[in-house]
Amino acid sequence: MNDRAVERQRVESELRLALEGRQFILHYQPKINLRTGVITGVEVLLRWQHPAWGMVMPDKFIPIAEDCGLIVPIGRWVLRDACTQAKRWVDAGLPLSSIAVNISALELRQKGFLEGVRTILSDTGLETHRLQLEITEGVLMHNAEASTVILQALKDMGVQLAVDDFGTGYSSLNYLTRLPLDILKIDRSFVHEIESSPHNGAIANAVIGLGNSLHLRVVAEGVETEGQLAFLMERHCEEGQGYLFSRPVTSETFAGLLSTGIPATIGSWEEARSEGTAYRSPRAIQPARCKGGSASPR
Ligand code: G
Ligand code: G
Ligand code: MN
Repeated sequence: MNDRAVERQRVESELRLALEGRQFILHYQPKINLRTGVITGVEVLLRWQHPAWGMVMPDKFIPIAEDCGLIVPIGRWVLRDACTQAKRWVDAGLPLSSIAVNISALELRQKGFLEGVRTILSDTGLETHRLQLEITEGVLMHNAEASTVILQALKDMGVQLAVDDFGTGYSSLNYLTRLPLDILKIDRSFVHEIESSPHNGAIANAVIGLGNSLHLRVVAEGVETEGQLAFLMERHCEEGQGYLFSRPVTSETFAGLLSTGIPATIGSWEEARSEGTAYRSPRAIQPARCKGGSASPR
């Protein structure tokens, strides 16, 4: 076996111990209404705290978990933990409208998936409309026929569906009209250099227009600079996420962000505010927080 194969096998055997060893944790990255600066939701991102290796990021282990099938039990743990946490925040009076969980192809195709989602929502008591599932464009495209039934069933339950990494699939857009989708996430590769690369700007612009005309909400991923924010605001992209607002953070830190809001020190918001068109401090408009509950119940 070559080095890479040995490495993969090591990761796989460690992964088998990780769930039982409670080595996984979830980090949370806010999604922001780009005009008002208010947190509209959150994406859940899995982290693996290995006892010897330290924090392992998903790109190092999710592909391996997908190949060996472990993504199914891991994904189920993610969904349950995320819904449990979201329900706690909602019950604590924190202004969280939805929580988004990434779903792999194998999870979606797996027989008990729909029933699993239903059970987790019912066990945790999280309202169905607060759950979003993010599925990459590639998965939707290549499995359009098989996915239709399951996506429609999720939609009928009230779960929201997002196309992740939109624009990277290089293929037909047919599936967009055939599948019951709610949200388009512009891949961060297009947001990157959105101002300096005419191509990226044109693609981002087209995706925003496409989303609007198909009545899909558009979320820009990977917003890192003020210039990117200004570009997106000008084109009326409704929502965004990225390092400019917040990196993925722990549940405690995210609960804090929910109660205080994203700091309004961003230039585009200050400009818009001085024109009277935009950013209002979340503190001023969020409902009173925490009816006696703790803001970070973990
Ligand atoms: O945080 P970032 O490096 O954290 O995530 C890298 C990639 O891993 C992203 O494409 C993201 O969609 C994926 N990912 C993160 N968490 C999960 C998860 O819980 N399940 C699945 N299937 N993918 C995830
Ligand atoms: O494929 P998906 O959209 O699920 O990927 C989410 C990934 O994007 C995570 O790895 C997350 O850490 C990363 N991410 C979030 N915001 C930013 C950002 O502003 N810049 C970059 N480069 N990565 C980001
Ligand atoms: Mn995602």
